[in-house]
Amino acid sequence: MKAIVALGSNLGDRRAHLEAGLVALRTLGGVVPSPLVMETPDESGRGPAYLNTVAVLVTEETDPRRLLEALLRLELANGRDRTAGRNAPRTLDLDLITTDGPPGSWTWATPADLRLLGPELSLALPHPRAFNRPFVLEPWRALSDPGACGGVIPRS
Ligand code: PH2
Ligand code: MG
Ligand code: MG
Repeated sequence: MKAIVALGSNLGDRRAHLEAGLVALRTLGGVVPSPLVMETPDESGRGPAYLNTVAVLVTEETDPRRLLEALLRLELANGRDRTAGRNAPRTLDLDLITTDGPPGSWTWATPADLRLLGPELSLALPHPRAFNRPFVLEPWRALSDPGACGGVIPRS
């Protein structure tokens, strides 16, 4: 399936964490990174400013729940502290924004290796807050800028 993934970091070497996030996404499939990285204040008003970007991911995975689990595993492998509280600064946030599958919302039992996230995982697609977030919309839009590596190549 094809997915839009939003990447964010507001802890430590933020740019290095975003780069590591893109490398990590490559383990799941083909990745087209947005040419735009944005710096914006923490939406929750509490933490340091974020760097955010977006990537297209083309993966063999067909179940959005399994894809979310894979993203959560990559966050943990990249230093994400899940015991730090809801809006705590994070090295790497990987949010599933939308896919080319049907929209929907799901709640399911957390697999054993992710149990520190709680007994249940939930997912809503498209991401219910994505369309109010310039730090998602702008890098996403920039994927279609002429000249961007993710841009559509016109027919000759
Ligand atoms: N993510 C949050 C909370 N606040 N603020 C910005 N600017 N960017 C984010 O990605 C972000 C946030 C929780 O995931
Ligand atoms: Mg987030
Ligand atoms: Mg997240």
